[in-house]
Amino acid sequence: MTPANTAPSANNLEAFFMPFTANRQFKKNPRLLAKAKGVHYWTPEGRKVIDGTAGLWCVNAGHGREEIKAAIMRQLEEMDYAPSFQMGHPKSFELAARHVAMLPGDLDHAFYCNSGSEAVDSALKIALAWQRARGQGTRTRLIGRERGYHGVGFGGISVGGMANNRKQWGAMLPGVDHLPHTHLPAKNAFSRGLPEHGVELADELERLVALHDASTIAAVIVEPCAGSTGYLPPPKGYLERLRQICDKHGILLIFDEVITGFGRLGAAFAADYFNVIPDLMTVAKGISNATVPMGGVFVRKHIYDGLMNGPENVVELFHGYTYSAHPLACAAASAVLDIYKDEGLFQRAAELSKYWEDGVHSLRGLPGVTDIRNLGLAAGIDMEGRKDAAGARGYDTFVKAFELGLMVRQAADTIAMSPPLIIEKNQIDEIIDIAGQAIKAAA
Ligand code: PXG
Repeated sequence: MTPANTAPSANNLEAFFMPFTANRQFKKNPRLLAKAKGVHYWTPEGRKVIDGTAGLWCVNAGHGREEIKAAIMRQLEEMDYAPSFQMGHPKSFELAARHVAMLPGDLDHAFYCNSGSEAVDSALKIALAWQRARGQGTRTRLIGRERGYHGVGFGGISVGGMANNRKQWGAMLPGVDHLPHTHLPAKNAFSRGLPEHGVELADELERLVALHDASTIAAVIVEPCAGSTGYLPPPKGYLERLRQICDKHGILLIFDEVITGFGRLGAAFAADYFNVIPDLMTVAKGISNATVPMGGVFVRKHIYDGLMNGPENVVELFHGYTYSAHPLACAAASAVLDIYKDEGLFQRAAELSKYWEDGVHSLRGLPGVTDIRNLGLAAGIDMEGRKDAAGARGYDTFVKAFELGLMVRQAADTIAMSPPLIIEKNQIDEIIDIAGQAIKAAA
């Protein structure tokens, strides 16, 4: 592996208005990645960094996969782009058939877009359109959850529950309400896998129904296992109960599987892992192994069928993107499905999850570590914040880890880790070792 040798000068960094980044702080002390292969990145200076986060929870099959590269190149040679509005191209139909074949229950249609944020806004729109199509157009309310992350569209931030992602944007969508989050460290700290306590938090949906009336509520959206907020596996029985309450009141249940989809929990989807089938499921990230941007909404039969009404010449859903089912994204997504299957990567994640669990929980007892959570091949570690400086310790831990050769994600004083599913046991050891050093150094 020959690392790139041209480090951009500080001046070159100015033009790029960086997303979700403290721009001025970053540009004074940048962290750049220039090459990637397998479970590693290399900085422009050639320093090797182990990827403890699969990029941003998305490079599930590892970096630089030749099979995906070849499929993208072939597609580019054959046809760069074709519209999906009143036209089609074979790869989109093939991909949808493949996705549908691997989905649980009667999730049997796939809508495509380019990111998780678009997937979420598309799902919310499909839910509203479906309620209206069945004559329940008064159902316009959307219910999210505190600490939820559903991307950055106006729909997604409205149902999302992280204050920093909401506070700059005024009233957002009207009529949205939120379930309480399920992070109960006083009862559940250091749970291995699903926490014991908190199933009753699903009953809060009954409270919202009593407050607003079911006839006003279209859908509930949750991440089966909340990701961005610091990895919060659901309490035992919680998702099952949410499903029951939604069924009772005619409310659609949307699982945002942008992080949990494509193997993170050691099953294809969280819906499989929990055996709870949502009405709609949003995906992105691992769908294309992050090589070409792609997102999707998978819907159940009754959702698709419910929208196929009216005269046949009328567009059923006035929604879509220029790049819905982009040929390059379809080629990449199809190639990564082959890898997932041929290498048994979801099964591999399931088999490694106990080793991972033991590894991350070995960090218990380090200075100021107040909670560790895990499920599948991911974990969240909470640290006691510094007085009057929320997030500073988390940031220092993240920077220290990077200096020591490990990439983690930071959310306030929590760090999250989610390695590629091809990770080896000795590489898990390395991740845990460096994470421990970084936590100690930033205490
Ligand atoms: N839903 C969920 C559950 C997500 O995790 C999105 C929607 C939005 O996806 P796009 O592709 O529009 O970014 C996400 C994205 C983090 C982190 O640090 C997580 C995400 C993105 C960036 C950082 O945990 N998740």
